[in-house]
Amino acid sequence: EKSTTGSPPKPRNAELVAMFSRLQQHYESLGDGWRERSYRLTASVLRSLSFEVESETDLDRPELKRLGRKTRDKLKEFLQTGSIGRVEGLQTDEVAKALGELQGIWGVGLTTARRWLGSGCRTIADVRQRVQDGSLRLTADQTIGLHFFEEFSQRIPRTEVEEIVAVVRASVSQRFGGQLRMEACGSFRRGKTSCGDVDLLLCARNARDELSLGSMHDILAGLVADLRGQSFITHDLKGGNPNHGRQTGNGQDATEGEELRSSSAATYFGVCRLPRAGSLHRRIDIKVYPVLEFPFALLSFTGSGPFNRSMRLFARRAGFSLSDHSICRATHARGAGRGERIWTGPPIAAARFASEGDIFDFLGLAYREPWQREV
Ligand code: DCP
Ligand code: MG
Ligand code: MN
Repeated sequence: EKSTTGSPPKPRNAELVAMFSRLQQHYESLGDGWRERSYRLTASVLRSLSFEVESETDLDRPELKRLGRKTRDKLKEFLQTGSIGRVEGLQTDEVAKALGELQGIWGVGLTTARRWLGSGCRTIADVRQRVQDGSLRLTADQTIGLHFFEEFSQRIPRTEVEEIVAVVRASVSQRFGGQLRMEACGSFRRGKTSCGDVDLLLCARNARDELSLGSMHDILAGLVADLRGQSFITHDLKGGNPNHGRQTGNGQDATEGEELRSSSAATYFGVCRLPRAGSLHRRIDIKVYPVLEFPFALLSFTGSGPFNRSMRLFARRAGFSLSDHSICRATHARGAGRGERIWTGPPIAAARFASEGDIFDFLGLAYREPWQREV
């Protein structure tokens, strides 16, 4: 080790914090939220220690004793060997890149990407080859995702999103007159100059209209049928969440899971294309929510994803659970083990929330315009 004049030796804790942060970032990039949170928690515990972790007896101090067994094993390993094998052996960039490429196929999540990679399938070309020779079977969504891989990888210029929104808006007003309200959400609402897909949120103009419009699923199925009829929507996707699956594309009833949920919101995932030469197939997401849930749906569907996560974490720390439907009082109690139990109470009266701003207000947060919601 090189010692530089005047600077103290690098503290142990800082080194440990760096290691656990690396693990956290690694799992964040893989979309493994559970491990990400677990390592983030460990890093923050280490960061707030009032002592340096120097020997194994330190691991018995109360601050460290409540960490999970595997985490404590890693700390022990570090004290014994000066490094943590799990950190040293972090995936190479190559593996991370392959997992990213495979997950770029719509309908392929981390589990599938890992499984394919484990069988030596690393690239889009590999996947195509194996589908061709019959050694890999894809779901309906993955088949569409693979077929349009190159087109879906192209960002959509903002002006084209505007055109797509206009097509849907025309269908909405033709079928529903002024009874439905529609907002383009996601990266478009955040003001991005190009978007990965088009995210549309619909809701009845008011509670009285909602009564006459029928179920969220009927509204969505009717709209999608119109858009399909004009060959604007070209393909339906089921979506990874089984609750989002069967209902909208073909007008079937909600699944069992859907009925058990308090909300009657409906979601559609599909593919659309503007009717002009050279236009690409684009991903489109359409959601219909009850009037009373609209501010929560708007906030959630606008994102960004990381912004949602940080706002929900803030709410949780304040004793609430924030979702795309409502905000509920919630307590989380730590058991004797490392499991965390969350009790969610009934929602705070929806009538108190007429706009996104009311949600920020309720939580005591300063309002952030959509374009200020990147983090
Ligand atoms: N969302 C979320 N958590 C997820 C997925 C989505 O909170 N796991 C929310 C936040 C997103 C919004 O839904 O902003 C729309 O999802 P998109 O995947 O369409 O993401 P964006 O529109 O933000 O970006 P892109 O331009 O890639 O579509
Ligand atoms: Mg989007
Ligand atoms: Mn989307």
